[in-house]
Amino acid sequence: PPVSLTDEMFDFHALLKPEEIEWAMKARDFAQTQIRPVIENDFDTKYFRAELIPQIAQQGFLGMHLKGYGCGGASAVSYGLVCLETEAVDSGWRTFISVMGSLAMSAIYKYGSEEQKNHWLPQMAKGEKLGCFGLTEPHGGSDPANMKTTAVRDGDGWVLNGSKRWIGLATLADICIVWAQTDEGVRGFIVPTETPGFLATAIDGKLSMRASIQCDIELTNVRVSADAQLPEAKGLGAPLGCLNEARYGIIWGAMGAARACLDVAIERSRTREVFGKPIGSFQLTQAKLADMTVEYEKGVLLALHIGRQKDAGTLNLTQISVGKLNNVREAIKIACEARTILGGDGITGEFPVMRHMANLESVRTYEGTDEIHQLVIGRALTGLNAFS
Ligand code: TGC
Repeated sequence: PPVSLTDEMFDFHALLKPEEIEWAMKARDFAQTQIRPVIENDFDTKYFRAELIPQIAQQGFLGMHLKGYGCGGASAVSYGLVCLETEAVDSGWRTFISVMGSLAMSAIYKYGSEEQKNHWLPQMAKGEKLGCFGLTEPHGGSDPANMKTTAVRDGDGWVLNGSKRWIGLATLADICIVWAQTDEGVRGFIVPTETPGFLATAIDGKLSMRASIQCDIELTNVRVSADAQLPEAKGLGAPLGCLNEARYGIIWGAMGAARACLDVAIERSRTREVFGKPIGSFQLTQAKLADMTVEYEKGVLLALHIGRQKDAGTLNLTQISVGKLNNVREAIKIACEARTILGGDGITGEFPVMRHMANLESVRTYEGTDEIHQLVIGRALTGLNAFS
Protein backbone atom coordinates (compact mmCIF):
# COMPACT_ATOMS: atom_id res chain seq x y z
CA PRO A 1 0.00 0.00 0.00
CA PRO A 2 1.09 3.62 -0.50
CA VAL A 3 3.28 4.95 2.32
CA SER A 4 2.23 7.99 4.29
CA LEU A 5 4.94 10.64 4.64
CA THR A 6 4.23 10.65 8.35
CA ASP A 7 4.61 6.86 8.74
CA GLU A 8 8.29 6.92 9.51
CA MET A 9 8.57 9.88 11.85
CA PHE A 10 8.09 7.91 15.08
CA ASP A 11 8.04 4.34 13.78
CA PHE A 12 4.51 4.03 15.14
CA HIS A 13 4.26 0.53 13.70
CA ALA A 14 6.95 -0.60 16.16
CA LEU A 15 4.27 -0.24 18.85
CA LEU A 16 1.83 -2.53 17.02
CA LYS A 17 1.42 -6.29 16.91
CA PRO A 18 1.87 -8.02 13.53
CA GLU A 19 -1.86 -8.73 13.15
CA GLU A 20 -2.66 -5.07 13.89
CA ILE A 21 -0.28 -3.92 11.15
CA GLU A 22 -1.89 -6.46 8.82
CA TRP A 23 -5.36 -5.01 9.46
CA ALA A 24 -4.04 -1.46 8.97
CA MET A 25 -2.31 -2.27 5.69
CA LYS A 26 -5.31 -4.17 4.39
CA ALA A 27 -7.54 -1.18 5.15
CA ARG A 28 -5.06 1.30 3.69
CA ASP A 29 -4.74 -0.71 0.52
CA PHE A 30 -8.51 -1.01 0.16
CA ALA A 31 -9.27 2.61 0.96
CA GLN A 32 -6.53 4.04 -1.24
CA THR A 33 -7.20 1.83 -4.25
CA GLN A 34 -11.01 1.43 -4.14
CA ILE A 35 -12.32 4.61 -2.52
CA ARG A 36 -9.65 7.28 -3.05
CA PRO A 37 -9.92 7.36 -6.88
CA VAL A 38 -13.68 8.02 -6.78
CA ILE A 39 -14.23 9.96 -3.58
CA GLU A 40 -13.80 13.52 -4.88
CA ASN A 41 -16.38 12.90 -7.55
CA ASP A 42 -18.74 11.13 -5.15
CA PHE A 43 -18.47 13.99 -2.68
CA ASP A 44 -19.06 16.49 -5.45
CA THR A 45 -22.08 14.66 -6.83
CA LYS A 46 -23.45 13.59 -3.40
CA TYR A 47 -23.15 9.92 -4.26
CA PHE A 48 -22.90 7.13 -1.69
CA ARG A 49 -21.20 4.30 -3.57
CA ALA A 50 -23.17 1.42 -2.04
CA GLU A 51 -21.71 -0.95 -4.59
CA LEU A 52 -18.51 -0.97 -2.48
CA ILE A 53 -20.33 -2.51 0.50
CA PRO A 54 -19.86 -6.19 -0.50
CA GLN A 55 -16.13 -5.58 -0.94
CA ILE A 56 -15.87 -3.84 2.44
CA ALA A 57 -17.68 -6.79 4.02
CA GLN A 58 -15.35 -9.18 2.25
CA GLN A 59 -12.37 -7.40 3.80
CA GLY A 60 -13.90 -8.30 7.18
CA PHE A 61 -14.34 -4.71 8.40
CA LEU A 62 -18.01 -4.94 9.46
CA GLY A 63 -18.27 -5.80 13.15
CA MET A 64 -14.63 -6.86 12.99
CA HIS A 65 -14.06 -6.34 16.75
CA LEU A 66 -17.04 -8.48 17.82
CA LYS A 67 -16.42 -12.09 18.78
CA GLY A 68 -18.37 -15.01 17.31
CA TYR A 69 -21.54 -14.80 15.20
CA GLY A 70 -19.52 -14.60 11.98
CA CYS A 71 -17.63 -11.50 13.15
CA GLY A 72 -13.87 -10.98 13.03
CA GLY A 73 -12.91 -11.12 16.71
CA ALA A 74 -10.13 -8.59 16.10
CA SER A 75 -8.66 -6.36 18.82
CA ALA A 76 -9.94 -2.87 19.52
CA VAL A 77 -6.59 -1.50 18.31
CA SER A 78 -6.97 -3.34 14.97
CA TYR A 79 -10.46 -1.92 14.61
CA GLY A 80 -9.16 1.56 15.41
CA LEU A 81 -6.47 1.26 12.76
CA VAL A 82 -9.08 0.28 10.17
CA CYS A 83 -11.08 3.37 11.17
CA LEU A 84 -7.96 5.54 10.78
CA GLU A 85 -7.09 4.18 7.36
CA THR A 86 -10.68 4.47 6.13
CA GLU A 87 -11.14 8.02 7.38
CA ALA A 88 -7.81 8.97 5.79
CA VAL A 89 -9.84 8.72 2.60
CA ASP A 90 -13.22 10.01 3.77
CA SER A 91 -15.12 10.35 7.06
CA GLY A 92 -18.27 9.14 5.33
CA TRP A 93 -16.83 5.68 4.76
CA ARG A 94 -15.47 5.41 8.31
CA THR A 95 -18.94 6.45 9.43
CA PHE A 96 -20.43 3.61 7.39
CA ILE A 97 -18.16 1.11 9.17
CA SER A 98 -19.04 2.72 12.54
CA VAL A 99 -22.80 2.76 11.98
CA MET A 100 -22.69 -0.92 11.08
CA GLY A 101 -20.11 -2.28 13.53
CA SER A 102 -20.08 0.14 16.46
CA LEU A 103 -23.76 1.03 16.56
CA ALA A 104 -26.24 -1.34 14.90
CA MET A 105 -24.29 -4.60 15.28
CA SER A 106 -22.90 -3.61 18.64
CA ALA A 107 -26.43 -2.93 19.98
CA ILE A 108 -27.50 -6.44 19.00
CA TYR A 109 -24.24 -7.93 20.28
CA LYS A 110 -24.44 -6.19 23.66
CA TYR A 111 -28.18 -6.32 24.35
CA GLY A 112 -29.74 -8.89 22.00
CA SER A 113 -30.98 -12.40 22.73
CA GLU A 114 -28.98 -15.36 21.41
CA GLU A 115 -31.65 -15.77 18.76
CA GLN A 116 -31.34 -12.14 17.64
CA LYS A 117 -27.54 -12.35 17.55
CA ASN A 118 -27.52 -15.61 15.59
CA HIS A 119 -30.07 -14.27 13.16
CA TRP A 120 -28.72 -10.79 12.43
CA LEU A 121 -24.98 -10.58 13.12
CA PRO A 122 -23.66 -13.10 10.55
CA GLN A 123 -25.73 -11.51 7.78
CA MET A 124 -24.63 -8.02 8.79
CA ALA A 125 -20.95 -9.03 8.96
CA LYS A 126 -21.29 -10.26 5.37
CA GLY A 127 -22.95 -6.99 4.35
CA GLU A 128 -26.05 -8.89 3.25
CA LYS A 129 -28.20 -6.96 5.72
CA LEU A 130 -27.56 -3.34 6.64
CA GLY A 131 -28.44 -1.75 9.95
CA CYS A 132 -28.88 1.77 11.24
CA PHE A 133 -29.16 3.25 14.72
CA GLY A 134 -32.06 5.54 15.59
CA LEU A 135 -31.29 7.58 18.68
CA THR A 136 -31.01 11.28 17.79
CA GLU A 137 -34.25 13.23 17.37
CA PRO A 138 -35.04 16.44 15.50
CA HIS A 139 -35.04 18.58 18.67
CA GLY A 140 -31.32 17.86 19.16
CA GLY A 141 -28.92 15.02 19.80
CA SER A 142 -27.14 16.10 22.96
CA ASP A 143 -29.91 15.24 25.40
CA PRO A 144 -31.20 11.77 24.51
CA ALA A 145 -32.82 11.50 27.97
CA ASN A 146 -35.40 13.92 26.59
CA MET A 147 -36.40 11.47 23.85
CA LYS A 148 -39.94 11.90 22.49
CA THR A 149 -40.26 8.65 20.55
CA THR A 150 -42.49 6.20 22.41
CA ALA A 151 -43.06 2.46 22.41
CA VAL A 152 -46.34 1.33 23.92
CA ARG A 153 -47.29 -2.28 24.62
CA ASP A 154 -50.08 -3.56 22.41
CA GLY A 155 -51.12 -7.14 23.09
CA ASP A 156 -47.95 -9.21 22.80
CA GLY A 157 -46.17 -6.56 20.69
CA TRP A 158 -45.24 -2.88 20.72
CA VAL A 159 -46.37 0.20 18.81
CA LEU A 160 -43.74 2.86 18.10
CA ASN A 161 -44.36 6.52 17.29
CA GLY A 162 -41.97 9.44 16.88
CA SER A 163 -39.21 10.78 14.71
CA LYS A 164 -35.44 10.50 14.42
CA ARG A 165 -32.91 12.67 12.60
CA TRP A 166 -29.36 12.38 11.26
CA ILE A 167 -29.60 8.62 11.08
CA GLY A 168 -26.84 7.20 8.89
CA LEU A 169 -27.84 4.67 6.21
CA ALA A 170 -31.55 4.62 7.11
CA THR A 171 -32.82 4.68 3.52
CA LEU A 172 -30.66 1.66 2.65
CA ALA A 173 -30.88 -0.28 5.90
CA ASP A 174 -32.83 -3.49 6.39
CA ILE A 175 -33.21 -2.90 10.11
CA CYS A 176 -33.14 0.09 12.41
CA ILE A 177 -32.26 -0.13 16.09
CA VAL A 178 -34.90 2.27 17.40
CA TRP A 179 -34.56 3.70 20.91
CA ALA A 180 -37.86 4.70 22.48
CA GLN A 181 -39.33 5.77 25.78
CA THR A 182 -41.59 3.18 27.43
CA ASP A 183 -43.37 3.22 30.77
CA GLU A 184 -40.37 1.31 32.12
CA GLY A 185 -37.76 3.74 30.71
CA VAL A 186 -35.73 3.71 27.48
CA ARG A 187 -35.80 0.45 25.52
CA GLY A 188 -34.35 -0.66 22.16
CA PHE A 189 -36.11 -2.43 19.29
CA ILE A 190 -34.92 -4.11 16.11
CA VAL A 191 -37.33 -2.64 13.58
CA PRO A 192 -37.32 -4.03 10.02
CA THR A 193 -37.42 -0.94 7.83
CA GLU A 194 -40.09 -2.50 5.61
CA THR A 195 -42.54 -2.41 8.55
CA PRO A 196 -45.62 -0.31 7.67
CA GLY A 197 -45.36 3.17 9.20
CA PHE A 198 -41.52 3.31 8.99
CA LEU A 199 -40.45 6.08 6.63
CA ALA A 200 -36.86 7.16 6.01
CA THR A 201 -35.92 10.17 3.89
CA ALA A 202 -32.37 11.18 3.01
CA ILE A 203 -31.37 14.65 4.20
CA ASP A 204 -30.29 16.86 1.32
CA GLY A 205 -28.34 20.11 1.28
CA LYS A 206 -25.37 18.86 3.32
CA LEU A 207 -22.06 20.63 2.75
CA SER A 208 -20.29 17.92 4.78
CA MET A 209 -20.32 14.11 4.52
CA ARG A 210 -21.71 14.42 1.02
CA ALA A 211 -20.54 10.96 -0.05
CA SER A 212 -22.63 9.31 2.66
CA ILE A 213 -26.28 9.15 3.66
CA GLN A 214 -27.96 10.62 6.73
CA CYS A 215 -31.72 10.53 7.10
CA ASP A 216 -34.87 11.65 8.81
CA ILE A 217 -37.09 8.84 10.08
CA GLU A 218 -40.81 9.05 10.82
CA LEU A 219 -42.39 6.28 12.88
CA THR A 220 -46.17 6.21 12.60
CA ASN A 221 -47.88 3.41 14.52
CA VAL A 222 -45.03 1.04 13.70
CA ARG A 223 -46.03 -2.33 15.11
CA VAL A 224 -43.35 -4.84 16.05
CA SER A 225 -43.61 -8.18 17.80
CA ALA A 226 -42.35 -8.77 21.33
CA ASP A 227 -39.23 -10.52 20.04
CA ALA A 228 -38.11 -7.27 18.34
CA GLN A 229 -37.19 -5.85 21.73
CA LEU A 230 -33.53 -6.06 22.80
CA PRO A 231 -33.96 -7.88 26.12
CA GLU A 232 -30.78 -6.66 27.81
CA ALA A 233 -31.17 -2.98 26.87
CA LYS A 234 -32.54 -1.27 29.98
CA GLY A 235 -32.32 2.50 30.34
CA LEU A 236 -30.43 5.27 28.59
CA GLY A 237 -27.11 3.63 29.43
CA ALA A 238 -27.82 1.06 26.69
CA PRO A 239 -27.70 3.41 23.66
CA LEU A 240 -24.95 5.44 25.34
CA GLY A 241 -22.96 2.21 25.63
CA CYS A 242 -23.13 1.91 21.83
CA LEU A 243 -22.12 5.55 21.41
CA ASN A 244 -18.98 4.76 23.42
CA GLU A 245 -18.06 2.24 20.73
CA ALA A 246 -18.58 4.75 17.93
CA ARG A 247 -16.73 7.48 19.84
CA TYR A 248 -13.83 5.07 20.21
CA GLY A 249 -13.63 4.56 16.43
CA ILE A 250 -13.72 8.33 15.90
CA ILE A 251 -10.69 8.83 18.17
CA TRP A 252 -8.68 6.87 15.58
CA GLY A 253 -10.60 7.93 12.49
CA ALA A 254 -10.10 11.66 13.00
CA MET A 255 -6.35 11.10 12.98
CA GLY A 256 -6.73 9.47 9.57
CA ALA A 257 -8.30 12.65 8.18
CA ALA A 258 -5.56 14.67 9.88
CA ARG A 259 -2.84 12.47 8.37
CA ALA A 260 -4.25 12.89 4.88
CA CYS A 261 -4.20 16.68 5.24
CA LEU A 262 -0.72 16.69 6.73
CA ASP A 263 0.64 14.46 3.95
CA VAL A 264 -0.73 16.77 1.28
CA ALA A 265 0.62 19.84 3.06
CA ILE A 266 4.13 18.34 3.39
CA GLU A 267 4.17 17.26 -0.24
CA ARG A 268 2.89 20.61 -1.45
CA SER A 269 5.32 22.57 0.71
CA ARG A 270 8.16 20.96 -1.24
CA THR A 271 6.82 21.81 -4.67
CA ARG A 272 4.75 25.00 -4.40
CA GLU A 273 7.04 27.94 -5.11
CA VAL A 274 6.45 31.42 -3.75
CA PHE A 275 8.99 34.26 -3.76
CA GLY A 276 11.21 32.07 -5.93
CA LYS A 277 11.53 29.05 -3.64
CA PRO A 278 9.43 26.21 -2.26
CA ILE A 279 7.07 27.41 0.41
CA GLY A 280 8.43 24.66 2.66
CA SER A 281 11.76 26.46 2.86
CA PHE A 282 10.16 29.32 4.79
CA GLN A 283 10.35 29.16 8.56
CA LEU A 284 6.67 29.97 9.02
CA THR A 285 5.65 26.99 6.88
CA GLN A 286 8.02 24.67 8.71
CA ALA A 287 6.63 25.88 12.02
CA LYS A 288 3.12 25.06 10.82
CA LEU A 289 4.15 21.61 9.61
CA ALA A 290 6.00 20.92 12.83
CA ASP A 291 3.00 21.90 14.99
CA MET A 292 0.63 19.83 12.84
CA THR A 293 2.96 16.83 13.10
CA VAL A 294 3.28 17.19 16.87
CA GLU A 295 -0.52 17.15 17.27
CA TYR A 296 -0.91 14.26 14.84
CA GLU A 297 1.70 12.14 16.63
CA LYS A 298 0.16 12.95 20.04
CA GLY A 299 -3.29 12.10 18.73
CA VAL A 300 -2.22 8.74 17.35
CA LEU A 301 -0.40 7.84 20.57
CA LEU A 302 -3.48 8.85 22.58
CA ALA A 303 -5.62 6.65 20.33
CA LEU A 304 -3.26 3.74 20.84
CA HIS A 305 -3.22 4.20 24.62
CA ILE A 306 -7.02 4.30 24.68
CA GLY A 307 -7.15 1.27 22.37
CA ARG A 308 -4.83 -0.72 24.63
CA GLN A 309 -7.04 0.17 27.59
CA LYS A 310 -10.11 -0.94 25.66
CA ASP A 311 -8.49 -4.26 24.85
CA ALA A 312 -7.55 -4.66 28.52
CA GLY A 313 -11.13 -3.89 29.58
CA THR A 314 -10.06 -0.89 31.69
CA LEU A 315 -11.27 1.97 29.48
CA ASN A 316 -13.74 4.37 31.10
CA LEU A 317 -16.08 6.85 29.48
CA THR A 318 -14.19 9.95 30.61
CA GLN A 319 -11.10 8.68 28.81
CA ILE A 320 -13.20 8.18 25.67
CA SER A 321 -14.35 11.81 25.96
CA VAL A 322 -10.74 13.00 26.29
CA GLY A 323 -9.85 11.12 23.10
CA LYS A 324 -12.86 12.21 21.06
CA LEU A 325 -12.62 15.85 22.11
CA ASN A 326 -8.88 16.13 21.52
CA ASN A 327 -8.47 14.15 18.34
CA VAL A 328 -11.37 15.67 16.40
CA ARG A 329 -10.52 19.19 17.56
CA GLU A 330 -6.87 18.78 16.60
CA ALA A 331 -7.74 17.12 13.29
CA ILE A 332 -9.83 20.17 12.39
CA LYS A 333 -6.94 22.49 13.27
CA ILE A 334 -4.55 20.38 11.19
CA ALA A 335 -6.93 20.45 8.21
CA CYS A 336 -7.31 24.24 8.47
CA GLU A 337 -3.56 24.77 8.71
CA ALA A 338 -2.97 22.45 5.74
CA ARG A 339 -5.37 24.57 3.72
CA THR A 340 -3.24 27.67 4.31
CA ILE A 341 -0.13 25.88 3.03
CA LEU A 342 -1.97 24.95 -0.16
CA GLY A 343 -3.00 28.55 -0.77
CA GLY A 344 -5.92 29.05 -3.14
CA ASP A 345 -5.56 25.50 -4.47
CA GLY A 346 -6.56 24.33 -1.02
CA ILE A 347 -10.17 25.30 -1.59
CA THR A 348 -10.48 23.14 -4.70
CA GLY A 349 -11.46 19.51 -5.00
CA GLU A 350 -8.05 18.82 -6.52
CA PHE A 351 -6.85 18.31 -2.94
CA PRO A 352 -8.74 16.47 -0.19
CA VAL A 353 -8.21 19.09 2.50
CA MET A 354 -11.41 21.14 2.26
CA ARG A 355 -13.46 17.91 2.03
CA HIS A 356 -11.85 16.63 5.22
CA MET A 357 -12.41 20.00 6.92
CA ALA A 358 -16.08 19.93 6.01
CA ASN A 359 -16.49 16.28 7.03
CA LEU A 360 -14.78 16.83 10.36
CA GLU A 361 -17.39 19.43 11.30
CA SER A 362 -19.93 16.57 11.24
CA VAL A 363 -17.57 14.32 13.17
CA ARG A 364 -17.14 17.06 15.76
CA THR A 365 -20.92 17.28 16.13
CA TYR A 366 -22.07 13.68 16.20
CA GLU A 367 -21.33 11.19 18.97
CA GLY A 368 -21.09 14.02 21.47
CA THR A 369 -20.16 17.61 20.61
CA ASP A 370 -17.00 19.24 21.98
CA GLU A 371 -19.14 20.84 24.68
CA ILE A 372 -20.70 17.52 25.77
CA HIS A 373 -17.25 15.95 26.10
CA GLN A 374 -15.88 18.98 27.95
CA LEU A 375 -18.73 18.63 30.44
CA VAL A 376 -18.24 14.87 30.79
CA ILE A 377 -14.58 15.54 31.64
CA GLY A 378 -15.55 18.48 33.87
CA ARG A 379 -18.03 16.32 35.76
CA ALA A 380 -15.39 13.64 36.34
CA LEU A 381 -12.91 16.24 37.61
CA THR A 382 -15.24 18.15 39.92
CA GLY A 383 -17.92 15.63 40.80
CA LEU A 384 -20.42 18.34 39.80
CA ASN A 385 -22.96 17.87 37.02
CA ALA A 386 -23.17 20.86 34.67
CA PHE A 387 -25.69 19.28 32.30
CA SER A 388 -28.80 20.20 34.22
P1 TGC B 1 -26.70 10.60 33.00
O1 TGC B 1 -27.58 10.77 34.20
O2 TGC B 1 -25.30 11.05 33.06
O3 TGC B 1 -26.75 9.09 32.53
C1 TGC B 1 -27.96 8.41 32.29
C2 TGC B 1 -27.61 6.94 32.29
O4 TGC B 1 -26.70 6.66 31.22
C3 TGC B 1 -25.45 6.18 31.74
N1 TGC B 1 -24.41 6.78 30.93
C4 TGC B 1 -23.63 6.05 30.15
N2 TGC B 1 -23.56 4.74 29.95
C5 TGC B 1 -22.65 4.28 29.07
N3 TGC B 1 -21.84 5.12 28.40
C6 TGC B 1 -21.88 6.45 28.55
N4 TGC B 1 -21.08 7.25 27.84
C7 TGC B 1 -22.81 6.98 29.47
N5 TGC B 1 -23.14 8.24 29.88
C8 TGC B 1 -24.12 8.09 30.76
C9 TGC B 1 -25.42 6.64 33.19
O5 TGC B 1 -24.60 5.80 33.93
C10 TGC B 1 -26.87 6.51 33.57
O6 TGC B 1 -27.17 5.16 33.78
P2 TGC B 1 -28.20 4.73 34.91
O7 TGC B 1 -28.26 3.24 34.83
O8 TGC B 1 -27.62 5.25 36.19
O9 TGC B 1 -29.49 5.40 34.56
O10 TGC B 1 -27.45 11.26 31.79
P3 TGC B 1 -27.62 12.73 31.43
O11 TGC B 1 -29.03 12.86 30.97
O12 TGC B 1 -27.11 13.62 32.54
O13 TGC B 1 -26.69 12.94 30.13
C11 TGC B 1 -25.40 12.69 30.11
C12 TGC B 1 -24.83 13.08 28.72
C13 TGC B 1 -25.16 14.51 28.34
C14 TGC B 1 -23.34 12.92 28.86
C15 TGC B 1 -25.39 12.13 27.66
O14 TGC B 1 -26.74 12.37 27.44
C16 TGC B 1 -24.65 12.27 26.35
O15 TGC B 1 -23.61 11.64 26.14
N6 TGC B 1 -25.17 13.09 25.40
C17 TGC B 1 -24.64 13.16 24.03
C18 TGC B 1 -25.35 12.14 23.21
C19 TGC B 1 -24.74 12.02 21.83
O16 TGC B 1 -23.57 11.76 21.68
N7 TGC B 1 -25.57 12.19 20.82
C20 TGC B 1 -25.17 12.10 19.43
C21 TGC B 1 -25.43 10.75 18.88
S1 TGC B 1 -25.03 10.62 17.22
C22 TGC B 1 -26.38 9.80 16.61
O17 TGC B 1 -27.27 9.43 17.26
C23 TGC B 1 -26.40 9.48 15.21
S2 TGC B 1 -26.07 7.84 15.07
C24 TGC B 1 -24.84 7.89 13.92
C25 TGC B 1 -25.38 7.79 12.55
O18 TGC B 1 -26.40 7.13 12.33
O19 TGC B 1 -24.74 8.37 11.64
